[in-house]
Amino acid sequence: MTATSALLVIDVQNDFCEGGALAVAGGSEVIAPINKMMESSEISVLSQDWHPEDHQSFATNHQSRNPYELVDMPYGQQVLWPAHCIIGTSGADFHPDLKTGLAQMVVRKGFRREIDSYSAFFENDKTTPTGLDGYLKSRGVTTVILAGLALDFCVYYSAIDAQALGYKVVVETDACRAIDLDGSLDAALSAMRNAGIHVK
Ligand code: VGL
Ligand code: ZN
Repeated sequence: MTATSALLVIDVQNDFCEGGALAVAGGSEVIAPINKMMESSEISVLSQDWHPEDHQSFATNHQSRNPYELVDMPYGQQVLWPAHCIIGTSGADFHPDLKTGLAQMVVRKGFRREIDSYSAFFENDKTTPTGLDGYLKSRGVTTVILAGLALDFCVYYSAIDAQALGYKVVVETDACRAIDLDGSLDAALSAMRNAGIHVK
């Protein structure tokens, strides 16, 4: 099989765009460049953050905890977030300007109450797979190009996992925006570069 690249579009959902429950500054600015990239990409996959109402990554589901505090979970430290991307709500929908019809596959993640999933490949325990690796490998994909939200969380974790799974990885930072929590953006950029990921 010849080398094939796939565009992986991370979490371009209403709750991560302006006015959303976990709005990323400039979030909707990623849409135009992503639509353009999807138009010229043979394979495009969308990820969709997809949480039940009682998800344990929500601060509201922990007693006397505020958003952006850290808690210990059985799988390690977890940031507590404002409730977001709740299954079946408009906040969980893709942004209406995203040309979702150009993608062949949607991978949902974070649907188990007790575990978060930043990466589109593995949940935060780093072992529970989403099935995306099998999909990409069975389509002959060897290079993964990443764009979307948020650069320092779901894009970052997906990029690191893709690299560990043996893909060549490119992150299109112009088509990403970050949350930037306590230096998380700089940390993510250096970790990706140190891992050998091409951060454009
Ligand atoms: C994300 C925090 C919580 C993301 C998802 O898409 O980067 N961040 N859930
Ligand atoms: Zn989430």
